[in-house]
Amino acid sequence: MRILLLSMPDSFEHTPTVAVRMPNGALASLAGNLDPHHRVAIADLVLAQASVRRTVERLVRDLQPELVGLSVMTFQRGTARRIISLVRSIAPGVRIVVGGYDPSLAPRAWTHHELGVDAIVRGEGELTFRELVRALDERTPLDRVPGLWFRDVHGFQQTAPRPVTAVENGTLRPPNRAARVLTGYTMMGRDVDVVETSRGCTFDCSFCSIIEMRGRNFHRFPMERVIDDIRDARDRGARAIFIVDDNITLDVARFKALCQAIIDAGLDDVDYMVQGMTSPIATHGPELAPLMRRAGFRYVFLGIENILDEDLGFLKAAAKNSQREQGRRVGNASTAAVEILRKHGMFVIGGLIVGNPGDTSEAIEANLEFARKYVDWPYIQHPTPYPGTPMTRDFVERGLVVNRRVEEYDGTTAVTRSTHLTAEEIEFMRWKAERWMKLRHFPMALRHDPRFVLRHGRQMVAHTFRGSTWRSLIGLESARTVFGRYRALRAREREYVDWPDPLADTAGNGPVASAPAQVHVTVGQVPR
Ligand code: B12
Ligand code: SF4
Repeated sequence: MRILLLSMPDSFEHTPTVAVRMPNGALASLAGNLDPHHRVAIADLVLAQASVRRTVERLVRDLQPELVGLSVMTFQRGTARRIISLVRSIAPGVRIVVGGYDPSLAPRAWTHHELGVDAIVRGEGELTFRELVRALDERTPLDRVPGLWFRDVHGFQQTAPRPVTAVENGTLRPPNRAARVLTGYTMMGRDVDVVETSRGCTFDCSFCSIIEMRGRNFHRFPMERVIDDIRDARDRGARAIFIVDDNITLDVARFKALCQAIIDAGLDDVDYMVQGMTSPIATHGPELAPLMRRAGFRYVFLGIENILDEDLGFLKAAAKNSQREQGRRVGNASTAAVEILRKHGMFVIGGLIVGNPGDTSEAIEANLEFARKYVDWPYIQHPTPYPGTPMTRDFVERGLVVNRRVEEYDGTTAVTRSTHLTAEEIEFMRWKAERWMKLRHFPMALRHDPRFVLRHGRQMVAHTFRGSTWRSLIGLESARTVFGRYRALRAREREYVDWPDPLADTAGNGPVASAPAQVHVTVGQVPR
């Protein structure tokens, strides 16, 4: 079968496409796990953000796919609907399959007859997609494929949820990066790729989609496979690799072994990025951080979430941010984690969430002040009611969700208010402070990637400060006016596809409660 896999072009405020265009790891993994006789092509549309319609039209005409699969996050729902409609207009008989976080957690948003989706793959996709394609190919019934919602003459049918894959036993084959048909992946001018070393997390932060997606469990890929995968990415040109694990710091001993294995394999000439929790980094930093640095780790995304205990309680993120001494909680681990990483020459991308239900302007300001002092690249977001999370239910019950247009659920648009502040005020405070924090990182970026920053620095600054004019820079316009202009620009940027949305405003919007996407087995669970 000829298969075209697409990831959406929509991008995020903190990862502007001028500097960051990463491949979607899910698609290469799906491609690697299909039966080998299929012809698969992967197109990450973030590489063609300025020409999405033309690119999709060309790919569909040239490749003549019989099945198109789309990987979709919630804020990309509207774009995905337009792309489906565009694909159908060129190839009416093509089968459409959707997967990823949004179809998994809000499947009902994908069942509208006018949209014409044929199948929804819920949860982890490799095995379900392989069996789905096999069944279509061999014309066997789809109701024997677990993890699926599929359309037949009676409407959508649901099969049993599929258990989470125990990836440690070699069930999954490696990703197929050769299937990618577009070029231009970059992280500040370096070719970039993504690699997984584990899947899942045993924590249950209230804002995170992962638990509803796959339950609380942790599965490790065999180390040999991980090293082979990194080598494959590097052999194909990657000089920066993002380790996309949900929470690699759950098993610090293994993380250290990974660093050592990277060094031993001579793969330490790559810049690695990873995300982790503050608590294990603060506790194990003295041995872990020097090893990380030697292995090539450069940017570490820290899930700080919030520095105030009350907010951490709401986000259910207190435990993962606890500094402990002799088993007792003695405070917040964020400062210690930042200091140890910086001491060993790594940069901290600080993940914070401001605008929680009880937040006052003082509470937000305290977090912004922390970010100014301790964070190299701010990754500050607002609580966003993604489908099925406990936080979504909480915000809905408190009546604090003020915006149900999911295409604006991009993390930096405030779509909820607090009991003290409007959504707009919350977003304004973050936006105003964050631009200057980003500007401060430019000299460090210049030292590390001089050619890229010299060539694209102006564009990056222009992106960070978009909405500003000479008048605003010399104080003749207020920050509120600039903010208004920025928001109007951001709204226009969301129109990625020059094609109408088949459902327009009619359906599928708003946070949707869902049933868990997968059977929650706990094999390989790590004690907290
Ligand atoms: C890596 C990552 C990123 C990277 C993206 C790199 C890249 N190009 O892939 C970066 C840092 C840039 C990023 C940014 C954002 N991310 Co992000 N990210 C992740 C993370 C940590 C891992 C994703 C991953 O690669 N997993 C490995 C692959 C193999 O698994 P997978 O993606 O789940 O895919 C499997 C299934 O979903 C399914 N599947 C997926 N697509 C398809 C398609 C088809 C056809 C089929 C059949 C199956 C299928 O099969 C796959 C294989 O099993 C997740 C999860 C997490 N716990 O936090 C969040 C996550 C996906 N991100 C999320 C969000 C919201 C964002 C941001 C909007 C804001 C933010 N929180 O940072 C931005 C926007 C990104 C953008 N497009 O600009 C949310 C999505 C929530 C939702 N309901 O949509 C998640 C779940 C985190 C969360 N908050 O809970 N992210
Ligand atoms: S620790 Fe990270 S991956 Fe785990 S539940 Fe919390 S936010 Fe999600």
